[in-house]
Parts: sequence; structure tokens; C-alpha cells
Amino acid sequence: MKKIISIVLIALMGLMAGGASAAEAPQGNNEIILHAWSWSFNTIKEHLPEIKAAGYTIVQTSPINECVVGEGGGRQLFGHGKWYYHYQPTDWTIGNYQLGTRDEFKAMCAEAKRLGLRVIVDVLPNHTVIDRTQINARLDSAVNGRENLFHANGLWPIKDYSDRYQCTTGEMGTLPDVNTENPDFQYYYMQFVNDVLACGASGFRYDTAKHIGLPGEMRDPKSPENDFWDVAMGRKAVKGLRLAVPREQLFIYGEVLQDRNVPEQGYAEYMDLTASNYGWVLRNVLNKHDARADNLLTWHHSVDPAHLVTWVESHDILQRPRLGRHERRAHPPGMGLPDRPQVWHTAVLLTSSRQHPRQLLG
Ligand SMILES: [Ca+2]
Repeated sequence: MKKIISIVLIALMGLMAGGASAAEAPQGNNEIILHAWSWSFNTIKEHLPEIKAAGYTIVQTSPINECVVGEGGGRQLFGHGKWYYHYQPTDWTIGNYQLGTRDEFKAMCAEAKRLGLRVIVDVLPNHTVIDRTQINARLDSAVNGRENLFHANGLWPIKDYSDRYQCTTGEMGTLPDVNTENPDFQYYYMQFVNDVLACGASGFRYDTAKHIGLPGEMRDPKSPENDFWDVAMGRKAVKGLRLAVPREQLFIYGEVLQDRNVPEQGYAEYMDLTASNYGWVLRNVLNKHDARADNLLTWHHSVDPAHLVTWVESHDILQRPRLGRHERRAHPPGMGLPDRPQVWHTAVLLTSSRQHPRQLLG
């Protein structure tokens, strides 16, 4: 525990309110998630007993997919941190140079299971590596050619994030937008998902989830049907392949950042959601050292709080080079991360509670 605390970068509170509707998840909605941001599989495995002793119930890994080896490799966290590259998939297979091999991942999951902990994996089917020359040939083959990998609109930058067509089919921050509705891609991606589950994972965090469209939303010209989420959640098979574990046994939440025109209720039909506005409020309160500086008494979200995952700070806030205005403001002076590139063991803590914020405030 002591060591864990010493290596934690961000130990702040997230909340998930109590309620019956999240009971579909077998362990309920009072999970405590350790976001083992950029920890290698071996590092997580080594510290599992301490993680367990500290009270966590779930460990969330950084993306485990094959990714680009950016700027000559290395594991620098701060400054121009290399963590950014595991968010740039070159293929959807398990293992990358930053986190470790498939065997190491499997061994870590087995040890977690032995200790009664669950592992969830940060996944990002929405986009590939920025430098498309780095894409693995296997991925091109899986979709019968590079021309089938991306949306027709997928190389056009998103200019208006509140335009759902742009948001779901366009290029987000120079990251090429995958045709997530291509059945060939879905089949390939679900093989990855099922392999992750076979290795012992118990769920996922869907990065950039709001950039993958919902049924009924405007389709990309190359998309036959907006059915990615039906496939990903096991409601629908693709080419005979289906999610290998019943959905109700998995813990899945999506990064659906709140903004204008985001169909929060539509995403909540499929997964739990990040309560990003509440996170901003929490940061604001902490920043001002005054619990009354903002309204902590509501979740600032339209979805049943039983389906919300909140956090105060994460890698997107402290390390991402292109921070949003709110996020930049919320980064309190003196709370910045020390420039210690040797510190590879970092974490973001997401804690949860059945208590409503009103209760927490007494
Ligand atoms: Ca997309």
C-alpha cells in the first residue's frame, strides 16, 4: 500500500451512485477502479496484492493493442510522453512494446483472478495510428484492402464536434476514423475482443466511444448499418462471431464526453458512461479548495447515475497535449506531475461509492 501510494500520480475520487438498474453487472455498481495508467502487465502483476489490499476491485489497463513505436520507442511519460502511442493502434492484437506481451497479459489476469480482482482493458476501435504507413498488413488483409479500413469521411478532420455525422465518421485530432461498421473489420475486432476475454479480462473501457455512431444516426457512405455497438455488446453476431462472454457478466463503460448534442441516453442503452461534467465540477471544487464553489449535489448528467463512472483527473487532463479549455483551467497549479521520466509506475485512481454526493458532503 505504501509503495502504491508513493507511485500514484492522481488519487482522486470518482463516484458511482447506487441504484438497481446497474445490477445487471454481477458485482453491482460499487466497483473501485484502479486505472493503472501505463503500467506494464508485469508491474501490475507484481503489485496486485497491494492493489487488492488497498481495496480496489477492478484494475484498468492502458490500451494493450499493438501500437506504433513513436519517436524511436521508449517509455517516457512526461513532457512529450510516449503514452500517447498506445492510443495509436497499428493492429488489433494483444501486446505492445510499452505494456508487454500477450503471455504477460494472460499471466497478470490469472493472478488478478486468483486474488479476486477483475481486469478491464482500455480499447479503441475508433481510429488507427496517425501515420497510416505504420498499419500492420494483417489489418489491411482483414478488411480486404486499406480502402475498406476507413470511413469515406474518415480522413476529413472534425470541425464541429456537435455535428454527429462529423463526430462519428470524421478524423478526430488527425487520427484516421475506422469504418467500424464494416463487417470485416467488426469480425477482426471481435476476434481481438474475444481473445482479450479468453486471456482473462472482465470488461472494457471504450475510448472515444461517442465517436462511434448509434443505430439511427446518419451513416457514413461506406457503412452498411450503424450496428457496431450491437456487435460489440454481443447483441448481434458478425459473420458468425459473437461476443464470447455474456454482456451481463462484463463491466463495460464508454468515454462519452458530455458536450452539445451527444445522445447520452442512446449510449447508456449499451454501456455505463463517463460523467465528465461531474468530473469537471469536482476538479473545480478541489481547485478552489471549497466544496461550495460548485454544485456537487447533482451528477450533471441525463443518465441514471447507476450507470455513471466519474473521475477527477486522468491522463487526458494531465498529459494530453491538446487539452480542452476546461481541462486546462482545471489543472491546479502545484498539482502538476513531477518531471520524473523514470517513474513508469503511475496510476489514476477511480474510486466509486454508492453514496450520493449529498451524503458525502454530510
Ligand atoms: Ca468514428
